[in-house]
Amino acid sequence: MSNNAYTTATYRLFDDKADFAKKAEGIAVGLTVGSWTDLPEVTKRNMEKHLGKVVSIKAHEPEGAAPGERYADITIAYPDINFSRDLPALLVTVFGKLSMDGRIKLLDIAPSDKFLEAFPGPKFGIEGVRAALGVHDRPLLMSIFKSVIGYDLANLREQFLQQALGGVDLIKDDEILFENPLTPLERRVETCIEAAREAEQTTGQKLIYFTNLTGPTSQLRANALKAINAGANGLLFNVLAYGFDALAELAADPAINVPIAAHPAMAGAFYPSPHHGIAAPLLLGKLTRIAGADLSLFPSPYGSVVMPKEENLAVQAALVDPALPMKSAFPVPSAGIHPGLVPLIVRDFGQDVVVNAGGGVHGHPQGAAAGGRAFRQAIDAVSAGVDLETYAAEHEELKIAIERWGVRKA
Ligand code: 1AE
Repeated sequence: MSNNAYTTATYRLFDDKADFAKKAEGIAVGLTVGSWTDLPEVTKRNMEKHLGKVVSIKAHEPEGAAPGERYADITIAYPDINFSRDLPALLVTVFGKLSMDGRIKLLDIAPSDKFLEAFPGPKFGIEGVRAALGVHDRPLLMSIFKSVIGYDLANLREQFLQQALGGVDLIKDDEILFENPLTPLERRVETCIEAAREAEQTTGQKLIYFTNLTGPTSQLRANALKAINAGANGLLFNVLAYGFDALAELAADPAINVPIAAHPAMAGAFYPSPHHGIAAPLLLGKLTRIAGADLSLFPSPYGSVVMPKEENLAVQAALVDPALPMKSAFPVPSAGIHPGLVPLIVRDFGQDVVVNAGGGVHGHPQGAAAGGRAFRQAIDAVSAGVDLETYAAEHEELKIAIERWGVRKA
């Protein structure tokens, strides 16, 4: 290869008969210079720096493979000079038309150092979020607003207050809460932040409220600033609906000086198929972090919407991988989480994790504040190395949560 910077992409290509070497060459040439062998020598010399290269082909074609089982993992290097330093250009280069061309899934992208220089990444990252809260020695706890559509500010305030009184560190809007006359953005922020202050007098805890940043793309920055001026200290962002570039713009903006939590809404349209789409560790891990999310939500291996554990841990690994020259982002395994899952979450993800629950907080038989306390007790139990059942004997909220949801052992 020349002195150019290259970005590599790895694909899993399923085909019962194809010559994988030929396919790989077709991708490397087809997605860069278009054709190669028929070019005159002088043109070849000029085009060399734009030509993609096949880096490796690892074929998986076991003896007697059933139809549909034969595949190869193919890595192609793309010259950086072919695309501008933004995520749409990168994604269209490596997986534009190709994403529709047969059974092919994008497994990973290894951007060049030069490309990554354009991305500051998360402004806060794990350490920054911890510093903002003053919590350094345990997993964080996030609760999710539920029942938000059709409710007014007074109702939202009460819901917020109850969650906050339960001792949660973070509260996020439901991702389906958009601009609406009952709870307009600025009033919602003012109301919730005021409730956070009230709760702090009881709990002594700081709290970040991730308000849902919505509206047309052209209004996102203005809406983010409106929210921040109204007191917002966090933003929730439906990154896949808007695109990674929208997140990258927000995260790189010095005026948007609050942590951003990326919600995975629509991710199921991208990652679950083995044959198509973009692998979860790349989608919800690496790209989300490069684009600048401080927290990334994704389904867990245990809850109501599940992702296989190996894939899940690979998402986490991408969020904290020290090889990327930017801050780490918090992994937030979510959906159907209840206190009885906390030991598994901490076992699998360690301390630098956000335990995140909606129904598992609001569905506590004694209400949302008790729901939050049950989670905090579960986290304390795990930190103390005590099993949940033993700890619950002395902690009523946890005991009731366990009666409601049980404790999952594996
Ligand atoms: C994977 C996203 C989870 C989410 O946003 C959400 O609202 C979860 O709610 P629960 O905890 O399943 O009630």
